[in-house]
Amino acid sequence: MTPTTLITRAPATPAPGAPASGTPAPAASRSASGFAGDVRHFLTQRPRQLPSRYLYDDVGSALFEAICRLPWYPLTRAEMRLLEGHARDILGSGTTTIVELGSGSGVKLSALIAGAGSQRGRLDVHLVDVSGSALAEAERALEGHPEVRVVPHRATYEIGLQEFGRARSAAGRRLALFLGSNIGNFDPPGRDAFLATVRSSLGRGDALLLGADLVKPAADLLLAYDDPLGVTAAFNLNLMLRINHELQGDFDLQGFAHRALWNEEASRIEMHLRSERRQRITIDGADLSFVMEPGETIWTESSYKYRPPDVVSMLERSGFGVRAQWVDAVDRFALTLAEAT
Ligand code: AVJ
Repeated sequence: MTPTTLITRAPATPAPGAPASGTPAPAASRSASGFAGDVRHFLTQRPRQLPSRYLYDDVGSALFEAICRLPWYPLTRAEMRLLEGHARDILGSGTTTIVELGSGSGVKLSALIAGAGSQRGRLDVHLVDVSGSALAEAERALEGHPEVRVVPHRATYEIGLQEFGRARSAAGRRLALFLGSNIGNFDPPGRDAFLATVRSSLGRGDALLLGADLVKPAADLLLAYDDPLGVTAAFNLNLMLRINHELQGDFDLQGFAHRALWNEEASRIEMHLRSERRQRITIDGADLSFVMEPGETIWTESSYKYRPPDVVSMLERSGFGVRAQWVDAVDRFALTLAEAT
């Protein structure tokens, strides 16, 4: 049996004046201008950067699925064990509608529904993902559940949530799923603004299940984000391949190296692409040309790591009351179930 700890909490009152003062995630606020606009904007920032959501084209999504199977990246397996072990508590009996943000291949949702048993009526499932291939795969994964009706949204979280909010939903509890520690890609202000957006798409009494990776020894974290097989390096480098293909860029992938570092103060893993020499990069489709110095990096991802009480307080600041928190003690991963208050 997986060792877990359970903390059950009394209904909480939201902290006064807490929510959503932060700026929205930069990627979200610029989504109207699309990939080219974002590439141009973020590559000319100091430090140079690219929004991590662009890592997930078809190749990137496949590489991410491979990462999840690596022995050094235990997040997905830990979360699956928690979902399977607590499916009935999570899904309850009154849930009629689920929205999953960043559904990926759909295996987690499928395991959750299977684990909760099949004595239920129709279940409306809204899947939000930027990857068309991931959405198609998730729809296939859910075909085995005849009570499930799938509504796919090929969209960013924010747009998908808006569409979900506008969709008529059945009477009964709505459950939002934000799994895989995808929350960790937001910086703290963006995270709080995002949780407030999720809260506003739900009604009082609806629920949010949040998966969050926890702080653990730096050596373990570095192996998870710089694996000996080089799959994470390929995942990171692929972002340049995508820019070359979609925006007529001329990145020389051999002129860059994958770098992962643990930023202890900020409690986050950072992924960077480091230029190995002085080189000019031209991206016609983004109307951009610039020189990178040896050692200069492009910051492509932050993956924040939390302590269990951090997760409770971020939810409470955003209009949720925590009902339960399950922690995988071996791989240090938390699932937190909260109710919109
Ligand atoms: C899918 C964003 C949760 O941050 O751990 C995996 C992505 N990056 N390896 C993470 C990722 C490098 C992953 N998330």
